[in-house]
Amino acid sequence: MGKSRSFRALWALEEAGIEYEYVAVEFASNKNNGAQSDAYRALNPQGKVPTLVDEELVLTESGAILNYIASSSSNLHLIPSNDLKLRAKYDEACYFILTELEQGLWTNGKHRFALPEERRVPDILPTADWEFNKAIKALQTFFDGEDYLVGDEFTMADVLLAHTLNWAESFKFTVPEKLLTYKNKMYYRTACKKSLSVIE
Ligand SMILES: N[C@@H](CCC(=O)N[C@@H](CS)C(=O)NCC(=O)O)C(=O)O
Repeated sequence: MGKSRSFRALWALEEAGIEYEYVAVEFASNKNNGAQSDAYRALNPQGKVPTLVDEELVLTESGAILNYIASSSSNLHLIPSNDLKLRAKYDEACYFILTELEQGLWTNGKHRFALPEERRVPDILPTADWEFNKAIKALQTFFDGEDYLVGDEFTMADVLLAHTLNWAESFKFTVPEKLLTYKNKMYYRTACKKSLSVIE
């Protein structure tokens, strides 16, 4: 599950300095450790990852998980909390990544390997590519790859963006050089390297 959206949660936990137990699950399997097992689907009805369990709280959706981790952290910079306008820009950036930027990638992944074979439509792949390029162009109108995505500090929006750009690179999508440099800088952070070592 290393390259999956679970990595966002792991990286966020490391940035937040919160202790955690990482439980790997196997995609599309209904074995004991399977994402489609009854036990796992009781937590995450679609049998997807990530899922965060904190005592009685069960959270799915990587964006919500990141915000919860950031708000639980003693590192107060991970999510803008006392500047309403900065928080609005943070939300805008996160929603953009989750609903626009990653969609072309996910469409590509679903129609190449993630969906059941009979549901895949290979003809959609060039459109997924086109949609990703359109979203990358839009991203460049408000972020040029310098420093951080929102405000002057590293936030969870950087976790989302860097992970999504890494995903794009591994799927061989075209990512502008400056954004790749930004992504590499984010992946060089101690917390990111620690989370990579958890899944390797
Ligand atoms: N919107 C969800 C998407 C979760 C998702 O689709 N996860 C993928 C892995 S990155 C998954 O579990 N796929 C397995 C499947 O679709 O059966 C989130 O951001 O957490």
